[in-house]
Amino acid sequence: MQMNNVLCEKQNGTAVVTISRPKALNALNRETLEELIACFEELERDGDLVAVILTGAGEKAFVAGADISFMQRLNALEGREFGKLGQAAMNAVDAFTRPVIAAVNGFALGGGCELAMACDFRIASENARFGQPEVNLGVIPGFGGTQRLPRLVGRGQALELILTGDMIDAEHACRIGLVNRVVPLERLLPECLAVAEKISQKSPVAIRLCKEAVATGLEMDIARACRYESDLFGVCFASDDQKEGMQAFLDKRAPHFTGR
Ligand code: DAK
Repeated sequence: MQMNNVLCEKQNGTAVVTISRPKALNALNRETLEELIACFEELERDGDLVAVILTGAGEKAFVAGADISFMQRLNALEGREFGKLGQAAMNAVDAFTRPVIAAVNGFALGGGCELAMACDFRIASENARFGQPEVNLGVIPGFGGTQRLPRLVGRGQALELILTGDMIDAEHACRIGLVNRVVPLERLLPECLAVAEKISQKSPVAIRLCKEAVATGLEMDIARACRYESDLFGVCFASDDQKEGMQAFLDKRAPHFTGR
């Protein structure tokens, strides 16, 4: 598929996916969401892929939200279709089987903040700004913001952001747990690539199952979630990776994982 607004570049086992509409601060219109879905579908078929880093083009914005000039023209039915498309894009990121790291390099507002939250975790540059300004536009967050934000930062912090529409800086986002850490802009991509590289040394089987255990378990009560964890723990013992990992420890050598 010819992509105009989403760039994908693979560096070793890591794909850097860049949303690129710099003139509109990388805002998400229909074409961009469709390309994002297609890009993640293609990456899902890449058996050698270890991790994905999702970022925005330029030095000003990660994603400044859904495209307001595009949305402003929609009727109710088109709005509903656009909402479904946005949700599908968030789900493609959220349900991706390999780790997805958001490299938040500037404004992450509305749908942009929601996209960052669909990733597994977020590392931000010092100039990053976060917010859910939808109440300024007469709508509510619609790409999962009312659900993912309280799960990440707690109900009180989430509701203050959602109800005021306020923007917060990267340090504030870090304090409330929305991002894991803050680095200078020029260190952002190297830092995310270093984390991806660290993950690439681990068992691919275990990495996938860790993601599944956390994502699925969070939707369950704690007792069922722990039983689910035991099941996945058991599944590890059907893998070559578990045999290699434990043997390597006993042999006092580094493991050579195959992901099988
Ligand atoms: N959409 C379209 N264009 C945008 C944009 C956006 N979200 N954000 C910025 N731009 C454009 C600006 O219009 C401007 O274009 P030109 O005038 O140069 O043609 C260019 O990017 C540069 O922006 P500014 O000139 O405004 O730059 P500043 O540095 O002065 O300000 C800013 C940066 C990020 C503070 C400001 O641009 C801003 O407030 N942008 C809007 C942020 C925002 O409100 N984002 C949330 C959008 S609402 C749905 C579910 C979910 C959603 C929708 C539907 N359904 C279920 C149906 C999601 C909604 C949202 O995300």
